[in-house]
Amino acid sequence: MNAAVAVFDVNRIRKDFPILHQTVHGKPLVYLDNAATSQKPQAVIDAISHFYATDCSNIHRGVHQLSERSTRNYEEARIKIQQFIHAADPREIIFVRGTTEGINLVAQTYGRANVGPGDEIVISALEHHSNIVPWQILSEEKGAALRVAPINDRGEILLDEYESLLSQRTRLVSIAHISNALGTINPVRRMVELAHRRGIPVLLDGAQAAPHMKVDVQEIGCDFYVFSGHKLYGPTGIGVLYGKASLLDEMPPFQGGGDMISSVTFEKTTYNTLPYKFEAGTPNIEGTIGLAAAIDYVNRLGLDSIAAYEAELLEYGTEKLSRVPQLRLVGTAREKAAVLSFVIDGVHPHDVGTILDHQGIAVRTGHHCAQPVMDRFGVPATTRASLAFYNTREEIDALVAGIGKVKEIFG
Ligand code: C6P
Repeated sequence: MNAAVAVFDVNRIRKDFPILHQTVHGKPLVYLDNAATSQKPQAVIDAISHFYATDCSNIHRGVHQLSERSTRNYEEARIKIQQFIHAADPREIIFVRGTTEGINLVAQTYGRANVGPGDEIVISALEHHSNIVPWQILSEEKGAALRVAPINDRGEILLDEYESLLSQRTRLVSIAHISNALGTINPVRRMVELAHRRGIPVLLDGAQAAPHMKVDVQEIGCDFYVFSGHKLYGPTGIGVLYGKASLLDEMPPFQGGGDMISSVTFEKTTYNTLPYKFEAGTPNIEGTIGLAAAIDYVNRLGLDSIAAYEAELLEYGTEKLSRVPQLRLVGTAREKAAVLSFVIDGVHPHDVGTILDHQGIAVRTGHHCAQPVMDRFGVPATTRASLAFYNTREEIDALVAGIGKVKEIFG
């Protein structure tokens, strides 16, 4: 066991998450659906409740005390996030609803301004629908085409094939940092480098990466990076779009409304500076405050310790599940995050999910909003156990025992 794991006191950490201490169908809850959304520590719940109990007010609009406090908290959250992903400037941090909205924002602003007939956008075969559909909408509108980098049977992107798709027609590459359905950690630094050699900007979908590993956008070199607060132990309805200031400056606004303007007449509107140009209307103020508290929490644990602990748990789970007869893991990349997707011969994943639920075990079953991944592996759906730093080996054992029950029922 490495040193980072040795100091990771999971039993103490679990006490910070009130929701974990309940029974479901009379059994202790085993929450293994963290890729869908993760649970919130008391510190996040308290920060949101404190906002409503003491500071609640709109931001950037009032000279009164409460508004000043809210504005300060909101802008401090932005700086916290800038530091968290090591962006060069807080103006490069745009608050959005989540990963989905962040990608749509780039497609509808950068994409609309820069993609034309005959142009291409490169994605990969392991993308979430949020990183497919916005580009299809844009491509249809502009007469552009989507090009898809294939993956191998482990669920790893074929880098040579990816490189061969990059051409003078490519206007943007948009790739997941970590696949939600397979757990593959993509070699994003290399992929960015290959695109940049040809002057092509890169967006990374960090929905599954930001909660599990240290992200340094300057080191990776990507042009855009998006993630959701609710997978990072923060609230729903808040997310982040990082963009290089030079690109964001040139992009047209996404939505029109309050706060994104510097002056309005019926003849002409001039837009606000970054980041406000992209933050029309009253934002999710409590969301930013909750997200800042989540980042404080994660920073206290340390992302390196979190990653090391989760890697051990993944190894343990992979080992245990590999020994279950008639069970096949879907997604066996050499670089992998804490996702265990699997199918059991002769049992539909929805039945697996229901039987596990009756034992208090929460997993996700279905296509995981990644239907092309299911098609690639020739399955309609999988059962997915996705881990977080508050999960334990005992919970993996409970999962394996639960699968035993499934097999008992289905003979
Ligand atoms: N994946 C899952 O169960 P939103 O819904 O906007 O917060 O995130 C969308 C999204 C985008 N990219 C990736 C890689 C994702 O995993 C997700 C969300 C959840 O896998 C819910 S579908």
